[in-house]
Amino acid sequence: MEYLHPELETMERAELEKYQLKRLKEVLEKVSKTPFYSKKFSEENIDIDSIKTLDDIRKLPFTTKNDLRENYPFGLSAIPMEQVVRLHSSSGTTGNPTVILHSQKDLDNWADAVARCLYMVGLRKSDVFQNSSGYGMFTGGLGFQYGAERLGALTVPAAAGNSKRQVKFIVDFGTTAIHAIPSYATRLAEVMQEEGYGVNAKPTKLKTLIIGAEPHSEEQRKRIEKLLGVKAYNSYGMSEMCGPGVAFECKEQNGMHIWEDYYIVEIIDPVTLEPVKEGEIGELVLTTLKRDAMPLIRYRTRDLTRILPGECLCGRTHKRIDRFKGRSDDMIILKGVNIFPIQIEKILMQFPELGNNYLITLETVGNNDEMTVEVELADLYSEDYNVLKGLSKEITRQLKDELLVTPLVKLANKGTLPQSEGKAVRVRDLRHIY
Ligand code: DLL
Repeated sequence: MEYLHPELETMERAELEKYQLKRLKEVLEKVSKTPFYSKKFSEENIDIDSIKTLDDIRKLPFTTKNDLRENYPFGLSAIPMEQVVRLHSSSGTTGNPTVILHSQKDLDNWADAVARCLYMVGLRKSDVFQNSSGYGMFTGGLGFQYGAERLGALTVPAAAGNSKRQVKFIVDFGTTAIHAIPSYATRLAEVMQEEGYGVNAKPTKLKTLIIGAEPHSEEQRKRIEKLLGVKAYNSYGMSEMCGPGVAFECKEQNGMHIWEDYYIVEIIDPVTLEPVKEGEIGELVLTTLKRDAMPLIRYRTRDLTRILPGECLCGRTHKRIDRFKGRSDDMIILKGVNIFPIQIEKILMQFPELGNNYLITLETVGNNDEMTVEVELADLYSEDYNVLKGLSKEITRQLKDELLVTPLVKLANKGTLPQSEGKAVRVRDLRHIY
């Protein structure tokens, strides 16, 4: 078994926890001198000397995206601004965007984390790594760029879009690994087929795909793997933590190792804010242990997952988190029933007759809220009215079984639903707000 940082990746739990506690105390010392946390701690009567064990972290207040917004742009900085070398910003739908600051030390630690992830899925210096993410504020661009360079692979910073050019790069440069968000990976697979490459066509050297940055089901992953003839590894991260490199699947493809030398991991009930029982689904809360410019204490990610029980066969001791169920703020409440878009995707992807793109629309019709699921058909699927009617009936039945509400299913021709440049927009909520 090979590890990039064996002493850290396979650390015994007791040793890892000791390491975390030491770091936590250092982080608390540092943040308690910042205006934001010193105010927060004094308002809540927090004495950082009372944090003596890792469990004591529960005495500390949470940090939320709203805190970042309210202290826009530099209010959470923990170092003098002249030591800050990069800023990433993510725009929200309302209010101020969030700003994340990085020192050179942060960028180095981030590159190390991404390099560790890439090494874990088998990439080496001899690999050719192509990145199809935008190189700008989206951290999937620069994050993977520096990580792959740190590893020593040959990097191809193709950036987003222009699928024919992506295929040409894959072929001409002998790309062995590519990073793409899942909704783009399916598009790329289609263009590769059109250009005569991939499964059952001219072979390429592509064998590894890194997918993340947006929710996707296991069924979607399997589809992508089949379409591209690659192994696809799930990758999780968020701008507030740095970007990609927070958690990543190993070759076992059974949950993502979350790097506990970088983060203290908690899973809480988003309503009571108490820890959930071991192995139960809840909101992921992270405390940064290595961030220099902008450490965050108990940051509420809003992402819903659980810790997988047991040890991983790969020998890494860092906890594994399950595929994300969604975000607490993505949950649809329809007729009093809670629904996550990923539940819908999971059903749709089981139908070989269907393509990869779908759109969920919520509307008020009369006094009722209704859900419409539009989904594209697979290439060259039947145009026979009765066949299509039977198919949509079966999809409706399976969705009803899963969701407990009956959506209206509409089949669309391939390529007719909107395709976004960045992360896919799967839900349109047009309901009246009373
Ligand atoms: O998406 C960072 C990233 C880039 C991760 C490239 C992986 C690959 P943000 O734009 O800040 O950062 O969005 C973060 O995206 O809170 C999740 O809701 C969602 N997300 C990220 N990875 C996954 C994943 C980047 N593997 C938000 N599965 C997070 C499901 C994911 N959702």
